[in-house]
Amino acid sequence: MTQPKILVARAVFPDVLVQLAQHFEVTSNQADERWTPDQLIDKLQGQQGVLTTGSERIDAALLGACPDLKICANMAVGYNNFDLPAMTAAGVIATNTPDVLTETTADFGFALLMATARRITEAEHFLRAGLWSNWRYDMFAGADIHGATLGILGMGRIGQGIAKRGAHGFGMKVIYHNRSQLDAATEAQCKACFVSKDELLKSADHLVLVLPYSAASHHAIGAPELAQMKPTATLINIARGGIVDDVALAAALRNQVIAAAGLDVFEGEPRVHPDLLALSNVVLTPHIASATLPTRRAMANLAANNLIGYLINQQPLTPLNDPVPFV
Ligand code: 8YV
Repeated sequence: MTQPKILVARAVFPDVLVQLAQHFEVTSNQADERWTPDQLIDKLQGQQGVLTTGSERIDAALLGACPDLKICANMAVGYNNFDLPAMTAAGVIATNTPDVLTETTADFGFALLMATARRITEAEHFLRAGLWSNWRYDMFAGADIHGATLGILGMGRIGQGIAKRGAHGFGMKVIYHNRSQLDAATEAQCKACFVSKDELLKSADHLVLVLPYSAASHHAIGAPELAQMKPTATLINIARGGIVDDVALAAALRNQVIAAAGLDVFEGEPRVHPDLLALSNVVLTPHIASATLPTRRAMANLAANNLIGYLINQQPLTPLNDPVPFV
């Protein structure tokens, strides 16, 4: 019997390729070349499955040009690189990697919050530049984390993880806004209180963004929202670029509308707006919130098991389509 063909669009752990090769004829990209959309279409000819990362866009044009494709397994929990309705209409399964990265990403959200509020990277750059010739009472004096009000916009699994860290670990008062209010038991576990978006913006000392990107969340934080925040506030984005208007944020940071920001994601990444790069009150990281080795492994394994689950056993593990199309 001939094996199904799959494409692994980016470099992955070699043993994941070995596992996949037990079931499939695998084309890999261990050189980690960045393909254009046309090159991706070309590589996908004759392939029934593809393992993608957030960088590969799967849209109606690609689906129309790749009639053999049956499943796209994203190695990410976010899937704004997928046109899900177009995939469902084409009978193509979409899967993501929920749960396996929740705690790691929540850890990072907290790390970025602390680095930003306590000005850790700014202070390190100062020290390395040999500028530490004396001590001053206000040298790198930042904002407190413990006891402060933690605001969370988007209260899914990762938001809840951040809330628990803040409430139980740092004695923070936690408020959140979400499309829908959590049930009372989950709110109690997170010690979190549902508020309006306006209230969240006005009351948070530290605001963490953990909502998915969609047309509805595009520039959810722009100049009007930043103007509602406290001048001492910290803004953290570990969700997606485009949720924050980066130009408006840079202006707000420059004009002390808010005190500081920590950004792991950017509009148009891997490009970063030069206005942000010019500022010292922003901590910038290259989309690494889920990047620990164990979690990357778990993500790669789940994506691989979705391909095996569907193409070999007709059962994807974590499908996104609603309804799930079956061929
Ligand atoms: C990925 C992420 O590293 O899971 C997500 O949604 O943003 C990150 O964990 C990134 O999308 C690469 O696939």
